[in-house]
Amino acid sequence: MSNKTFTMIKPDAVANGHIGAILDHIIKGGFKITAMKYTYLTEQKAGQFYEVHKARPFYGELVEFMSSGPIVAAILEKDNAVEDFRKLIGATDPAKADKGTIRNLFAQSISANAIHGSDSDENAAIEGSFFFSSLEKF
Ligand code: FUP
Repeated sequence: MSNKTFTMIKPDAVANGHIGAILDHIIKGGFKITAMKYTYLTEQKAGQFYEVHKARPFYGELVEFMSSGPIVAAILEKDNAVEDFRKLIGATDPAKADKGTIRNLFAQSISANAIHGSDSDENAAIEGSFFFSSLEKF
């Protein structure tokens, strides 16, 4: 699945009205949307999604933030999708994100950082299936 990645527009970016602008960046960046939904994570679901970070000091804050409001989840397609999408979104900490990246333009802080992008092909597949059934993936 090296041509697919998974993304979420996070609660801060949704609440601040950036869904349209972020989707525009994604499409202009050459990604094709193959699944998409406007939804939300309960605390339990957010805890499950970020299970790998359970031991990290920021886990509680991350789960609380990610379940604080609606999100947009999507599967994206492009050659070299995982790596190219991480470049498009920029560093985790928006203060360190390159100019013009989605986090540089729309993120507030390291926790409220506007957007998620999978970090490997394996996680892209796991995360996509967390939100979408096979019938919902084009
Ligand atoms: P990224 O892959 O860029 O989303 O970053 P990580 O996988 O390292 O972290 C996952 C999420 O945890 C980030 F999007 C935001 C949150 N986080 C914090 O809240 N504080 C930190 O110090 C690091 C990450």
